[in-house]
Amino acid sequence: MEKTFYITTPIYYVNDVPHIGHAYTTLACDVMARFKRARGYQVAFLTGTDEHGQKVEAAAKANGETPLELADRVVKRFQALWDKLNTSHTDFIRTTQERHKHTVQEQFKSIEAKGDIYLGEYEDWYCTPCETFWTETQMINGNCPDCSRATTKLKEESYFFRMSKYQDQLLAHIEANPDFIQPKSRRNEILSFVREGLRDLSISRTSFSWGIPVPGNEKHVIYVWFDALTNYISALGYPEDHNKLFATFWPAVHVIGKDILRFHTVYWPTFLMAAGLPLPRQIFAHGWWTVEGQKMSKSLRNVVEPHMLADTYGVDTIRYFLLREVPFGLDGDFSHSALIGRINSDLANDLGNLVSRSSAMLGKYFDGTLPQPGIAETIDDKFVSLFSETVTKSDALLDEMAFNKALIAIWELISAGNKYIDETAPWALAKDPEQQPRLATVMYNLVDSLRVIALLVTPFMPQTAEKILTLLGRDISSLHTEEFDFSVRLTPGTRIDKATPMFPRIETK
Ligand code: ME8
Repeated sequence: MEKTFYITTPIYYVNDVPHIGHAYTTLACDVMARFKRARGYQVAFLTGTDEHGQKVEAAAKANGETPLELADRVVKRFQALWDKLNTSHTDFIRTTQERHKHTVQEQFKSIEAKGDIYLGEYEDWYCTPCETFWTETQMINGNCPDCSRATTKLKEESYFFRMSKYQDQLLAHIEANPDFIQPKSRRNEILSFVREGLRDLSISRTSFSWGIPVPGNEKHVIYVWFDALTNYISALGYPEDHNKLFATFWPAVHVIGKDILRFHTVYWPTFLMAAGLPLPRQIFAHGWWTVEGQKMSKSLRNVVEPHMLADTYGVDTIRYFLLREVPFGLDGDFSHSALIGRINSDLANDLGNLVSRSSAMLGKYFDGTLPQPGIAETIDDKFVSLFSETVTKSDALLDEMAFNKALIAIWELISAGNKYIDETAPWALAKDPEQQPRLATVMYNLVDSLRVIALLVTPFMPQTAEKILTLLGRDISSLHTEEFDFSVRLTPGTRIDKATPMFPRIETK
């Protein structure tokens, strides 16, 4: 049986434009998708947009357009950003697509047929000017948290999902599967939430119309989260599964921000239980980005536009920075000075220098032709054994989605390469004709280390990896699709050109 891997991003709301927070989640998934592919897995990688609900309806109204016009416009911005950032998703779902609406209605019917959906009355506090329901805890001093005006208690007919029925089953699943919710702090948070007891969930609305109608009662639209979460299986063609995607890929690994943890770890698994479907393999909730110490918001005008960042600093640079800067799972802060610091030290100084020094010396001492290595000394063995050790280490860390630790491990190899140059001093060896075989060994190992480094950074920095491997005369046609054999070393006699600078230093005042 072929190894398969299914990874998903949240589907992003179209009432906001993409910023670095969205880019972060999608890039993390892309690194995983590329990593798994390069280790021989068949990968499905899904992203998309969440286009229904009151918020989208209201945003469209404010803009004087229909909700679908708004969605059609904003979805292009997301798609253009993913093209720019070089993400390798295999599908893009929009909740306004027929395939999605179909699955949502089928899912609703199947849970209803089981007796786990019933019609009841939803009672909460309503702000008439804002046309929004609020719960007791959301209100501020009993008033609307948005406009501060008084609210009134209102009743609305609603369908309910018997979530309470699945409390014990969900608890047992979380307890029996320590990796189901990651990181651990999030798992604990959900464990205590579920232990407090689950209430039945209102899963339809009659107060607005922009959504998927409840089958058989068109007065109601299906609650946005019931609609949105189902995207993870509608994209696989569930329930018909004509293309066997569901059978091949489900269950998924869901990567999300911590803001939507409860929806993914309580609502979604209980919906799936009711439908008799296997639960997700894992839900990983990452932390929150602030910008220069502040919450990102339109009103503060501090929203960091990833498209612009990529144009200014380079796509791979942004990919590297976002995953290197913050341990995955913790909150982080974006600042231009931190970004420039990483570019100058990690990329220009460490990686860039290793590539340019190695290729320049090969040009100088061997006319750009990779020599046959001679007998290895201890220092060479030590350096070369670090190649496979780093692969093992980085792979294990990536399997835990510890992106920054994997990068730290890869950068240890890069530093070891720079140190190997300093310690073997090729310029001194080059002065002595008797040291020619020694020089050949050193240069061979050094250039071969670039091959390993390029393969290791491939999921993070695909274009950089291609550049390095092309420089080394490697065929990159299957770079992003097949399992690589890290043990196949470079062939002596290969012509290697001098590298052009990959990461120019950024001068700061
Ligand atoms: O919640 N830092 O969509 P959304 C880190 N449609 N990540 C951030 C971030 C920040 N400052 N801001 C946003 C929704 N994100 C629903 C999801 S899924 C079935 C439905 C990322 O457009 C993070 O991944 O508000 C977060 O979970 C997601 O964007 C929310 O995107």
